[in-house]
Amino acid sequence: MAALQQTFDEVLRRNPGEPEFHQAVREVFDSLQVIQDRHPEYSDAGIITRLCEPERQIIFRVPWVDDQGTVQVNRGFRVEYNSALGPYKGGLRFHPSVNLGIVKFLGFEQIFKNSLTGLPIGGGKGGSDFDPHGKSDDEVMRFCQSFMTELYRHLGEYTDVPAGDIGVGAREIGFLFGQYKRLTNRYEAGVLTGKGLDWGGSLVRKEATGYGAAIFADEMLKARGAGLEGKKASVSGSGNVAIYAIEKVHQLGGTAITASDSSGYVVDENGIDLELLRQIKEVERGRIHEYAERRGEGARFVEGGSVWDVPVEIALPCATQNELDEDAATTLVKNGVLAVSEGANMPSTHEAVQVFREADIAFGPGKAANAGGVATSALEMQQNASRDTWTFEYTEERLTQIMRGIHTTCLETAEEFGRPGDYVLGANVAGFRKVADAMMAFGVI
Ligand code: NDP
Ligand code: 2IT
Repeated sequence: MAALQQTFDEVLRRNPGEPEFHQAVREVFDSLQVIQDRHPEYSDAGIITRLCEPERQIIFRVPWVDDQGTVQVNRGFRVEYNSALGPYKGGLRFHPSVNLGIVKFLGFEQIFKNSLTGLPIGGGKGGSDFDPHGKSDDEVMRFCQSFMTELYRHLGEYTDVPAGDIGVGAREIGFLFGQYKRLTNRYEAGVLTGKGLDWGGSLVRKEATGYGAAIFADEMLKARGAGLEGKKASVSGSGNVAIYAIEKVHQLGGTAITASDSSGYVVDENGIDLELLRQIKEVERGRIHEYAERRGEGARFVEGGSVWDVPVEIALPCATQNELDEDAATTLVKNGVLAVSEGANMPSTHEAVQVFREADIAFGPGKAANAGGVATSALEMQQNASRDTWTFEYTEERLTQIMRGIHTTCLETAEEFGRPGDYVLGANVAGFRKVADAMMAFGVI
């Protein structure tokens, strides 16, 4: 413990003012003692210390002109965290809360998540404090073009391959890819994922993260008896991950009864009407209260408040980090929750995770449960490399097999290290081991 604690103290000292990064590192470190005890060669080679320092961190100015003709300046980030298993891979987040600490926490998580997929992708993350809410399409385009004008020199299909995250969807990926193509004079499809279906995108990529999180919940429940069928679920968020988590819950025979955004949440006891939700969120870019107004009887909007107050058997946090705290976890447990599958990255606070583990709730951490998105990004890269396109059915089958594989890996690893049923330990140790072995093979670099 002493060596790990010393390394963690050093992380705190060298990265001041980055609480989310500290939280992500601590959560992984809490699992690593068991592997450190059996394999001291990893720490002898400085693997854990090296993993705490990104390989490269890029911060840049993003100037652009708004519709009023005023010059705006945002900050751009790309943290190229670890390339032991493949090119840096991970999304771009556009949200006013983005700062270096947030991007580092996301990049750190991404290393282990990508390792768990079993596919050849390293870890990275990027983004900007730009807020797409309320911006015109033209403003978003000018911002994306300026962002890529700096970032493009760091990217490449064998180097660094971004995708979407909060605030970055098909529209933004289109503007970014167009600018990359223009600057490089290359149609390098594999440089970005989450592309449109007409220009190199993969079927199922849009659905993949949410589908994967619901599949992971189903697998955890099946491992303890019966799956999702007939069960009620709450979902937070109403973006890309939330929408398709709701769809897959319904396909698996469950009923998702909530959705939310930063203004509040809706409860619909009849099950969320996906077509209406998609119309409001994907097409109109509206707010969640409109759902309750347009759906009518049976649906209600709660301003502010906590979506986790709603009694359910399954919880799928799909909005953002630290959205589910100790009180929320305690309420969920009191109300009889059976499984929590994290569609978002680190949505549960450290204290909330302890509540779930102590209550023996099936808890799927984000780096396992939401890996379906990046896994399908890797499938998109495969299709780009072979200049091929796969059917929806084939791609979805691949995604399902990958999620089942991650679930099995987590369980088997937890068992191997004497902590049966502990998905947190299983995900961290299995994700770490593969990256560590590759780093050992490369020597000290
Ligand atoms: P979107 O931008 O599509 O949707 C984000 C949703 O979360 C919106 O409903 C948004 O509401 C809500 N939200 C964001 N920030 C906050 C906040 N501070 N408080 C309350 N609600 C908030 O993003 P995604 O669905 O793509 O991402 C959701 C989560 O899933 C993130 O944690 C992301 O890192 C993770 N993830 C995404 C993957 C992907 O493929 N897209 C893959 C794996 C993980 P509002 O509009 O009001 O801000
Ligand atoms: O957090 C994530 O895994 C993502 N935002 C998706 C990353 C990707 O490269 O598809």
